[in-house]
Amino acid sequence: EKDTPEDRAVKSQKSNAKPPLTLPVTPSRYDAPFPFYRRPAEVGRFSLDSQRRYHGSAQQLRYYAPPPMEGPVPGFDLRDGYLDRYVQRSENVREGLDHLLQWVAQNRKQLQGAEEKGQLLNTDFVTWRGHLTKVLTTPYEKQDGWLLAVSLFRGTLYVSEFETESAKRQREQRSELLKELTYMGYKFEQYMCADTPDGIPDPTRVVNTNEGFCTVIRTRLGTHSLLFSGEVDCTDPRSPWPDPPSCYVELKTSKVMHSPAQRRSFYRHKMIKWWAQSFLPGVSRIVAGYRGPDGSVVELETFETMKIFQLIREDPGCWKPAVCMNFCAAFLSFVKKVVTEDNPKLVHLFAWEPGHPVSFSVHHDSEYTFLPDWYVEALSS
Ligand code: 0WD
Ligand code: CA
Repeated sequence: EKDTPEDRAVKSQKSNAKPPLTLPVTPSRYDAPFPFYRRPAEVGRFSLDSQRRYHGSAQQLRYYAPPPMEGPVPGFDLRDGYLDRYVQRSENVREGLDHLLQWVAQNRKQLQGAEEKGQLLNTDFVTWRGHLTKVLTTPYEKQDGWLLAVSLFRGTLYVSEFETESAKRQREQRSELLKELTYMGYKFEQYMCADTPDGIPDPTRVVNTNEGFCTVIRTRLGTHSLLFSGEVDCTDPRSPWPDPPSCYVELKTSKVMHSPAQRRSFYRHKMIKWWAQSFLPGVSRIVAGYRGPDGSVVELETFETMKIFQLIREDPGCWKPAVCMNFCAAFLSFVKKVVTEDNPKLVHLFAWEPGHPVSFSVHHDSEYTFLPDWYVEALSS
């Protein structure tokens, strides 16, 4: 069997049979053909209500309802309601994987794995989509590092993020401007979504960030089977691809651009995150609302996720989708080689900072343990 770039990256770090201690992130090491990525399949859905309570249903799913496309300026005021109609999710609660684990526990029969592989669930990894997005963009990331905790439990690797010291500082020192920009993203969703397939948006309502709809996806990257969940903004009842997850639409806001240089910078630094986030779960469209300086939406633009690579291909200094995916496959192989003891209280904490390779540390029954007792018990009976 021929070595893939991920095998080589891991092997080149290896001395005898000892597992490698670090994983390089340099893009050139992962510049190889696009790896196998199975078409993502939706296997479940759940919702979080206005009080952040879990429901095993699609009750919070919203419907894409863009303004009639006649005028280029939709007349959205993204600042409206910031002071008087905004209910914010508490950021002091660490939710970890809990909501996803609740879904897994309730659907474990459907996920039954192979007894002979010692796998209770038929997946190698369980995680949030957002954690994988961070892994995908790592070879090109120059600012933010990450901490990913991993536990092996009954044959499946669980991956849960912990906040880095620097991210915590940034969160606590967020400027008023940045807080308002975050709100504007949610307000844009409200202007673009309705409660029913034929409904119209109601921008007079409260924006409540406790609410969310999540899709649960199964797929495979190279030799790794994955089960992950991601928050989805809305579904398009008139989508050319009617089935989930392709019918889902990701909504984004960004500053209006005025020059080719600004657009190139947007493609290089922002589009990589948009692409990775939607490509992973097979969300086929991203709709951008471009913000003017006064907080109005100047223009809408739709991107087809599968065509984004064509937009960036011309720019030799740009990121490559294959590098992102090959690195992710290599990281998952690295995790599999390092984490071999099946124990829900044992955590390998993988850490990465820009300019360094990925390293890890080992923690037993510490503040990093993240699989809750109720989950361990639910899967032991
Ligand atoms: O506990 C944690 N460290 C995290 C929890 C980190 C990241 C996400 N979450 C939660 C999310 O709130 C959500 O319930 O996990 C669930 C699913 O997340 P995901 O889809 O895997 O996360 P991601 O792809 O990073 O974000 C999707 C959306 C965001 O949309 P934009 O367009 O901004 O990418 O989930 C929302 C947000 O709308 N979201 C958050 N909302 C409030 N606070 C947060 C957050 N920290 N993170 C994501
Ligand atoms: Ca969004």
